Amino acid sequence: MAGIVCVTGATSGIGRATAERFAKEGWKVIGTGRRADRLQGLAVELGAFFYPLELDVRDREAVAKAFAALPDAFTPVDVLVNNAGLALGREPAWDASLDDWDNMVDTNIKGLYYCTKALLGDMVKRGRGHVINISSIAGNYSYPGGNVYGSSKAFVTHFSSNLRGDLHGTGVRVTNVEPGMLESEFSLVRFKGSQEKSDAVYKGMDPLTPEDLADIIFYAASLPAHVDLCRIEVMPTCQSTGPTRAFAKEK
Ligand code: NDP
Ligand code: 8X3
Repeated sequence: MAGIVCVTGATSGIGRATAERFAKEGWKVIGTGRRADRLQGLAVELGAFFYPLELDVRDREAVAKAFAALPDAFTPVDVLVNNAGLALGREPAWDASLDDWDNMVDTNIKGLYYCTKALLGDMVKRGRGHVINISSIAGNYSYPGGNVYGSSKAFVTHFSSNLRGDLHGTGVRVTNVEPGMLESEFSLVRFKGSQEKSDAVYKGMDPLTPEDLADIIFYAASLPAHVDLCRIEVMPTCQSTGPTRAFAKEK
């Protein structure tokens, strides 16, 4: 039952692996991101199955325009994977940058609902569709320095739940995915390009991989239409929560 999937943030990490996974299974994939060169790379790799959509999800007008102008061959969108997102900084609240906080809210919260709004009405009209939101365990459990990042993901988790309420009876599914530590460019972005700080996050542990998440996302999308996998919390086996400063346990 291959269809059309839109993956936001397809230029790296979870989004890229998810785009590749769906394409491998015969789906048509719309991949978004700000880095046009990476989108072009995916277009070369995935060929006619892939539609590159250069887009900053923080730009409300651009999001609405881009989705309204999708080519016929890439509509209607059956599955939206709201994956684009980022963490910036791990300072305590009083030292954190307000610009970073605004950026996380604009991307993780507003960008996610701009993309949802652009595609949801059509899904409701058709009586089918699936919104898969990539939240985080950081929205379920607090940790020092998680301040606005974790709160933005708590929004995503609660928004998913409220969406399910609105969508009751429409046939449109919502899945909220809540991953723990996963190695991608996430920490490189969080620590503003410091490879050393990023490497230190994953040192001595076996984190999740983007491909692990792509499998899970694809599984949720492949279930029969009457099954909605509402929430998926997934951590690497070596991670747990508790009253510790870091989530990760050393191997
Ligand atoms: P990456 O940094 O590897 O990928 C992030 C993706 O988001 C990139 O493709 C980037 O594209 C895109 N993105 C960021 N800002 C924007 C923007 N303003 N407009 C459009 N696209 C944007 O990180 P991950 O793959 O790890 O993260 C993907 C999602 O998973 C995020 O929402 C993250 O919060 C969540 N997550 C990650 C975890 C982890 O430990 N890695 C754990 C739990 C959740 P580009 O820069 O080209 O615009
Ligand atoms: C990312 C998970 O715990 O590194 O969403 O903040 S964590």
